Amino acid sequence: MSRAYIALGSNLRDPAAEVTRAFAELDTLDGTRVIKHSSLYRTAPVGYDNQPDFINAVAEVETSLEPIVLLRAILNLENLHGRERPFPNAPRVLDLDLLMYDETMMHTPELTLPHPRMHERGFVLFPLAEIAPDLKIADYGTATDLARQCADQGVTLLETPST
Ligand code: PH2
Ligand code: MG
Ligand code: MG
Repeated sequence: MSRAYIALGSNLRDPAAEVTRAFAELDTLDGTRVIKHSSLYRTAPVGYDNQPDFINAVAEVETSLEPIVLLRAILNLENLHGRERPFPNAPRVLDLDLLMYDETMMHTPELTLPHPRMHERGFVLFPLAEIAPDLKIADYGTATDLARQCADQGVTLLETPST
C-alpha cells in the first residue's frame, strides 16, 4: 500500500459541502481508504483574484492504485461534481490535486509529483501541516516550516457553526 496526500478546493455552489462530500467519495475509490483529513479552511484566491474565497482541505489516503490511476480517479470525481474548466484558475465546484505519493518524484505531461506549487501555497500547507506536520516536501522542508512562511496568504480555519 502507498500513502498519498490529496488537496481539495471549492469556491462555487456550497464549497464546504462539496469538500465534505469529496472526503467520503475518496474513501469509496477502489483500493483506497481515507486515513485522515484536515479541518476546512477559508482561503483567499491565489492566481486570479476576482473570484470568491475558497474552502480548502487536505486528505491523507492509503491506496493500492498507481499514481496515474489515482489521478484519473480523482479527476473523475471532479467531473461528477460538475467541474468545468473555462480558463486557468477559474472558480470551480471541486478541485482535487494529487500532492504527493510516497516519496515518488515524477514529471510527465499528465502528472508531476510532488505537486510543483504545493510548497508555496498556504491553502495547501496549512491543512497539510495540521494532519502531517513533519511531512517533508522534497528538499523544500516540512509542511509546518513551509506553512509558517505563508502566514500572509489569508488562510483561516473555518468556524463551524455550533448546533
Ligand atoms: N487553486 C488554484 C488557484 N488558486 N486559491 C485558493 N485559495 N485555493 C485553491 O484551491 C486554489 C487557488 C488552482 O487550482
Ligand atoms: Mg489546484
Ligand atoms: Mg486541479
